[in-house]
Amino acid sequence: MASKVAYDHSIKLLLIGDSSVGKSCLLLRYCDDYFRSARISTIGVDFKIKFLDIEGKKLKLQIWDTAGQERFRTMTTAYYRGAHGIVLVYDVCDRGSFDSVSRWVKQIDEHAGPDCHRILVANKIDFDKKDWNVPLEEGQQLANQFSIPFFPTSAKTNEGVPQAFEELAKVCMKSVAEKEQQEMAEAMKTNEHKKDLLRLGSGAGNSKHKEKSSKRYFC
Ligand SMILES: Nc1nc2c(ncn2[C@@H]2O[C@H](COP(=O)(O)OP(=O)(O)O)[C@@H](O)[C@H]2O)c(=O)[nH]1
Ligand SMILES: [Mg+2]
Repeated sequence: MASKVAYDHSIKLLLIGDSSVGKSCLLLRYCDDYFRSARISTIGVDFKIKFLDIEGKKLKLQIWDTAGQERFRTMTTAYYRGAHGIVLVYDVCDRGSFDSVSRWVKQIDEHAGPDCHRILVANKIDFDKKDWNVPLEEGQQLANQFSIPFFPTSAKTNEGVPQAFEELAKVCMKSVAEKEQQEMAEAMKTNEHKKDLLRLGSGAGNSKHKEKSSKRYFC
């Protein structure tokens, strides 16, 4: 029987970008420390789980991969739903995939929540520089333009891969923890309010009223 893992926060990350930029390879490399040179084709949407310790907290990362829908240059709203962070990938050897980044950002703005964090990833940096079509400076400039962090990576050699996922996970964790704290504070406020109502009810000395208030409180 599989043993259960306790965790502090659950975070949903998405991989986005043109076909063949290496999204599936990045996922495989990060979660299973494995690289496949053949193109990975899957049917339907797929995800992998990875547990991570950050700043004394245990995170459960659920990382979703597209499964060919990106060929149509649009992902369904359902894919974006509930995402805390997005890894937006292009291939340094494929200028077209870099040119697509702005279009993907537009789509993310439309479908993902405003609190959804993003990073820009320039993948395949293991290729010889003479094969590159997009210098890293251009990637950095574009990332600056969108005010998002930039990470050069290679799914083949693992260069930059853990750093990219972990930086994103860290900022997502901070947002999730803040939101949880806010919700807890709200719940405590509501609880105090309910207690006040109950006190008011018992102070009124009206047994009918009292009964009504306590029922409301415990329901
Ligand atoms: N050299 C090199 N090839 C890569 C890298 N990442 C992916 N690939 C190759 O690029 C092709 C497409 O990768 P895949 O992960 O299927 O792309 P996806 O369509 O974005 O999911 C495959 O042949 C991979 O082996 C990388 O970092 N370096
Ligand atoms: Mg893929």
